[in-house]
Amino acid sequence: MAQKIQPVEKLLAEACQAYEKRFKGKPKLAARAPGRVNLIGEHTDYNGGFVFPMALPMVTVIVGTPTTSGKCRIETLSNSADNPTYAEFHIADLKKGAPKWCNYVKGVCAQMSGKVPSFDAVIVSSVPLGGGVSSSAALEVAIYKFLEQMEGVTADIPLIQKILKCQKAEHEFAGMPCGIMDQYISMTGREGHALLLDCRSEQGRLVPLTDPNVVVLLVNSNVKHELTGSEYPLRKQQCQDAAKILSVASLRDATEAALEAKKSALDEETYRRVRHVISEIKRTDEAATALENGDYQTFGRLMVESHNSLRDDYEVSCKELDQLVEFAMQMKGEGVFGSRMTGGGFGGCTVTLLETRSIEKVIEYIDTKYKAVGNKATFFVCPPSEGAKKITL
Ligand code: GAF
Repeated sequence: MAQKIQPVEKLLAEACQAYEKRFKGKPKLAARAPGRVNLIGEHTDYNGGFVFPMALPMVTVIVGTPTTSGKCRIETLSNSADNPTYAEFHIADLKKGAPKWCNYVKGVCAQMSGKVPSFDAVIVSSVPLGGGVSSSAALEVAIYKFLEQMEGVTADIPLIQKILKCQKAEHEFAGMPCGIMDQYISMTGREGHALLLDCRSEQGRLVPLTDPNVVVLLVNSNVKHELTGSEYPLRKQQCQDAAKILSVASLRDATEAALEAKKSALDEETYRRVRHVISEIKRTDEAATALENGDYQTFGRLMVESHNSLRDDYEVSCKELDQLVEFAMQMKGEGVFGSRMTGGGFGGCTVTLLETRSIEKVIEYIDTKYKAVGNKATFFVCPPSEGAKKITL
């Protein structure tokens, strides 16, 4: 069975209740930001390519109140594995440290040019943590939308600057050299739409995804392989090195012909990495057009090609993600169009596009097959949802 996604109102009520219990009073400000699922276009954002994400109905909510003490006091209700769940820090002395979840908060505070006061706050989230659906971007963007409501902070700056600040928070305080996709879609997502984002121009094109006969199914493999920390920066570095060899500013500007011409100058592994990036950028552009035309068969085929390329050329998949995609595709005759791993890889989730009528049957099939190989998956049916916003209390 698909998981029930907690309504925002429920998360908000939970956060307010915890706030009153801990800080003895009512919070004055609140904000929310969603996680994301990327439909196609993986490991292309930091290469200036296309990505095609949508915002999830799962969100992070923060409630709180500015204070004058200089000391920030924060509780999270959703990070029980990353203890402690309560943290304090001085707004004038922002340094990364334990617990890890608090680094995202500090990182965004550090981007506010010394203009935010201290605050008390409670955070709660329905975004699966460490599931490759941007729980970190949801936290950063929710914090940003919370902080920008405070006196003295200029909220009236271009959206792209806000997005870049959240991305910088992740680079500097979480040590993750991510691209721009996750913060962008969390900040700007639109209900009923996916977003074709050109990461070179930083411009997006909204593509409607409202056909009642088609759904997006997110399947959490519930595995996270610990390679992730070093593998992501390594892939990024390989791409940057390859771009130099190919004499282009980024792999967005590389072509298949140029890659073949320079094949002997690249080691075999780097050649495959570049092949993934070039082919994935092309696939993503084509996939967005296919979706716009209601051509789900083509979209699904491109999803599977994307997965195979991530598995074989980019080598960021893992056994469990491959199994989930394989099981989903065994239901092709039952209305599954396509399936692929989504996000950074090495665990986390797959995304599957399928006919609405088949949803229960497909979930049951994948669930049974995945259990038979010794694993337990979690299923979420995800309508494209709205991006971050202030909550009026
Ligand atoms: C992670 C990163 F944060 C994104 O920027 C993106 O590179 C993605 O992995 C892979 O497509 O989510």
